[in-house]
Amino acid sequence: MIIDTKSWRHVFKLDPDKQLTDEQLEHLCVSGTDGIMVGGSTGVTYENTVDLLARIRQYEVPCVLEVSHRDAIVPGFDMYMIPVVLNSGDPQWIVGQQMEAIAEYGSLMDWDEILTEGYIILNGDSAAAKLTSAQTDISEREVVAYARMAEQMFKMPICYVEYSGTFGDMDIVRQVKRNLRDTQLMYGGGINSLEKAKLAGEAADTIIVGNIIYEDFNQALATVAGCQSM
Ligand code: 1GP
Repeated sequence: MIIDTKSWRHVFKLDPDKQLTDEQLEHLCVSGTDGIMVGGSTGVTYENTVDLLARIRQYEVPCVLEVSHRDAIVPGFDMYMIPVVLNSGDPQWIVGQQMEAIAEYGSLMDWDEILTEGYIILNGDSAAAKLTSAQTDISEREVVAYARMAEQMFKMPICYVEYSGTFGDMDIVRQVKRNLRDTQLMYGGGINSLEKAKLAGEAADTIIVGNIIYEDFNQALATVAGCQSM
């Protein structure tokens, strides 16, 4: 089912390589979140992705796959998000992996269910930054330039400011938001409380909550309220 992610305010990002009980998964799926994104930097396989999708599909919540490796592309998600790391120093993460996936699956791909995410990774200590050789020591002007590039040059539907593992600089996120017109601004990184969910929710269109799900489940659930009635 093709869904419109444009109105999403809150998303839980679930890592197929990490464990959740059935009860926890139910709480997340019926929490009022706008969607579940399945994805992770390491340890994501076809098997653990299929398994997680089947469990999420017991609920009505929309579910999208953020494709991290072509071996873990599983049919049956509502949409597929393809990350392009704009500030990667390695073309492998800008066009390389994507080319390999399209070379293999291009004739089968339904482009109406695919959204490209222009990632700007800003926490140099994160696994994502290390994996992709992201150039994180950049100025606000350079971050904004990448965001404009995502929207104006590459017509990407999503710009994703990624601070995975730490709460980022909301001034930068606000500045990016001011410079985008149609492209949806997603923010992820270190949202571990209602308060931080509110701050990030005021700065970006959509907030992504990841690690805290596995560290302090109740705090993770509390983040949903940070995006309501706004
Ligand atoms: C990771 O942006 C997400 O890709 C969420 O970040 O895990 O720090 O919440 P956290």
